[in-house]
Formats: sequence, structure tokens, C-alpha cells
Amino acid sequence: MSLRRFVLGTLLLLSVISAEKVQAQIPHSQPRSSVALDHGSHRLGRRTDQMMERWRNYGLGQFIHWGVYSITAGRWDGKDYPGASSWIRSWSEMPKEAYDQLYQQFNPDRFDPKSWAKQAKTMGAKYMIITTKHHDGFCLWPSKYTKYDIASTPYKQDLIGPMVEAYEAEGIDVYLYFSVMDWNHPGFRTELKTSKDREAYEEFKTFTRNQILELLERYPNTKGIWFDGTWDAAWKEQAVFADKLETEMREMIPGIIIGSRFRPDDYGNRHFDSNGDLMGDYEQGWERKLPKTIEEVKGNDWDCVMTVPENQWGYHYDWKGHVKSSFELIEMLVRSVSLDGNFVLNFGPDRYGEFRQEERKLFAEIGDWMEANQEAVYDCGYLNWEKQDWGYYTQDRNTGKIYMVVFNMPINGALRVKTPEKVQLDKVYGLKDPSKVYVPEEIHKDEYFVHYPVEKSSGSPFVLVIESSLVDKEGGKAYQKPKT
Ligand code: JFZ
Repeated sequence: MSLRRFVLGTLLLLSVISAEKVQAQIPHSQPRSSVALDHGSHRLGRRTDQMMERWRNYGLGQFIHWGVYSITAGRWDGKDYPGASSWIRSWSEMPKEAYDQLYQQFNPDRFDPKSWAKQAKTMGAKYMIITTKHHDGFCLWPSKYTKYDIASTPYKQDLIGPMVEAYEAEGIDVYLYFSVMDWNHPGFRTELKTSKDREAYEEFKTFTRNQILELLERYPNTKGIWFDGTWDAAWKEQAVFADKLETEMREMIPGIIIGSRFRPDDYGNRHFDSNGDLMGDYEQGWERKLPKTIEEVKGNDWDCVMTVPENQWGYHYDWKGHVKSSFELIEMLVRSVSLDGNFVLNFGPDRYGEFRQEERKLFAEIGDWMEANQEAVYDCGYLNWEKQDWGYYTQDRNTGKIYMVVFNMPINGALRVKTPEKVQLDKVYGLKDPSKVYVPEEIHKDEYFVHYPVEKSSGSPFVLVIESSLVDKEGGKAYQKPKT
């Protein structure tokens, strides 16, 4: 999409203000100019149906990147590839022909979907996203539409089906990662420069549609597709095709969840259409980064996908640089929940189907923390109280219960709480031990210190529960100064 086309389009269409749509759905904002789009956002504001509510309340998810790149594991011919191991095929040192033969060695005979699912459950994951096909084009399911798939490997059997079954048996919802970008298909192009390119790309589009529908037919319990590899100029011209295909998916699996990383709008804009409205069910742009404020998420649902090392998704034999600790990851999880998002932690099993020791440690550590503190994560979201330096507030969307999740303990033990006007802090107690009550000291109007014994705060992040009440307008009757 050219900028010129976008600017021209904007100027031409500025007068065609669809004021009705804008005013009806955003009551508090000024009527604004709007570009008429056939393939822009189809809905303003969040989805409110049950499936999306379920998604919203997951809190924690597990991402799995698995494919033939777990064989090279970030290394070829004695040389280390500095990027993400799943991108090694694009490296000048890696002969493409050699990469494209790797599947002949793919034989993950230690793959045990039940133990994978149990491990994810231990960690506390409520959903899982599995790479059915990454950019290299290798399919982890036996696909009717290519030979570059699991059926052609020594392993032969479907990997996706057993995974879906095992995770579902543990009560974990399964989502399929699918890369539109496909380095194996002869019709794939990043740009459409000639009519030959266009012809080839038409075949690629048919292939892509066939594979996506094939996945949904084979795995009808799929709750959603996590699309990727949609940033190329060629795909950005496919607003009509992608919109139609998304509609087909939604017809096939009612309630299916598709993020903002799938289709472009009429002008090739992605994630947000030319009017700035989100396309798809949630914002899918928080990759290895997190928002800091609620304003940044613009009232949308969102997920953050995070790697354990700096930027490794698939298995890499050597994790260089900083490897995140469970403390850091739990903080990211709680931050996500406190800003109304889900946190999805990535794992990269090896070529045999096993998880590395560092990852197994994380399953256990995050799991231990979740077991004790999950109440402050599941079904929880944003609370509009002034953020404090000690950590994050979360609030249960059903019960209204308020949690303080403390990561940074002040050295004087005084946790500051500023309540909104007319909200009185009545009582604070430990989530793990409700008999431990920490009486709030009111230091100013709507401002308190909760005194927590510093010596108890070492080690892992802890959760306090808040009880508060509304006081009447005069600040009179219902108001009782907390006893100290
Ligand atoms: C993509 C993949 O290339 C990567 O291998 C991994 O699968 C990840 C989940 O997704 O990487 C991206 C995609 C988008 C951005 C950055 C990396 N982005 O929008 O900044």
C-alpha cells in the first residue's frame, strides 16, 4: 500500500463520514471523520460473548514453537546463527536446500502429549498456542495440500491431533498458530511485481485457504487461530480475500477467536484499520513487550507473547544473553492481567520432543506461585486505582474482589494505597493466610499505609486482599475511620 494512495483515499473520503457508526458506538468521543472501508474493523469495542469472556479470563497461556528448526537448533556447519532459531533458513550461511531436507530427520519419538499437557497444567496455563506451520512451511499435521509435512518424516504421525486431545483433557483450550508466510510454497511472494507473480500468488492463496480450512475441519475443537507472517506487501493487498476467508472461518467455528494479525484493510493497514479501529478480536501486537498504562491498550483485549531468553522461540542449543527468571515472568504475567491482557509464555521443545531443563524449572516455579496465588490472576483484570510502585492491583471481574500483588517491597514496610474518592479501605489481609490482617493506617484523605512486616516479604511475590467500601457523599454516615 502506498502512502499516497492512503492520503488520497483519506482526502476523497473525508466527506463521507459514517457518523452513524462512530456516534452510535463511541458515545463519549467527538464525532470524527472516517474513511469508508469495505474491509476495515467489523466491530467497535470488545466482544462480549461467552467464548471471548473465557479467553479474556485465561490470564496465562503457553506458546509452543516446534518444528524442524529444533534439529539445527541455531547452529549450522559449526557456526552459530545469531537470530531466532526458527529463522535460520533465512541466514546466508545456511544452504536452503540443506534446510529443506531436515524434515527427513525429524523423528520426535520422545513426544508425550499427555506429559506436555500435564506440565502446562502444573504451570497454570489455561490455553495453549501451537505452531502448526511456521515460516519454513513445514506442517506438524498431515496436510492434503503439501508433502512438506509430518507424514513425510520418519515419525509419520500427526502431532497436532494428539496435542489437542491431551490439552483438552487437562481443560486447556487449544489455539493454532499459522504462518501465512511460507518459504516452501512455490507461489509464495513477498511482493507482486509482475503478472507472473500475481498468477503464482493466486495459487498460494488457494493453498493457504485450503490449509486453514483443513486445520479447522481436522481440529474442530480449536478455539482460535494465532496468525503470523502477514506483514509482506503481497499479503497487504489481500483485503478482500482475507476478509472473506476470516468470515469462512467464523462460519465454520462459531465463536472462533482471531486476533489482529491476520487481515489487512482496504489500504493495506494492519492490526488497526485506516480509522484506527482494531481489526479482529484482540490486539496481537504485544510481542516481547508489554504496555505500561491502560491508555496504551485503547480499551481492547490483547495478549502478550513472551520468550524466556531475549528472542528465541524454537529450540536453540545455546541460550545466550539474559534468561528471564520466574520472578520476572510472573511480574509480566501480573502486569498483563492488571492491564486487561493475557500473558503467553513461549517454550521450544527439542527435536526429540522434550523440554530443556531451564523450561522445566519454569513450569515448576511458576506453577508453585500460581497454585498459591492464582486467585489474583484468573478471571481478573484492570482496577482503576492509582498504580503504586510496590506492584499491581488486579480485580476479579465476577466478584469484584481486589488484590495487591507485591513485587517491590518498600524498605520501611509501608505499602501505599490511594483509593478513588469516596472509597474507603477497610481491611487488608494475606491471600494465603486470611487470619493475617494488616490494618490500614489512613495518612491522608483516600490515602493509606498498609504496614507489612518486611522480614516476611523476602523471596516470592505475595498477594494481599483488599476490602473496601463506598462512603456516602458527605463522607459522613457510612464512613468509619479505620481503627489502628
Ligand atoms: C514472528 C515470527 O517471525 C517469530 O519466529 C515468532 O513466531 C513470533 C511469535 O512471531 O515474529 C515477529 C512478528 C511480528 C513482530 C515481531 C516479530 N512485530 O510485529 O514486531
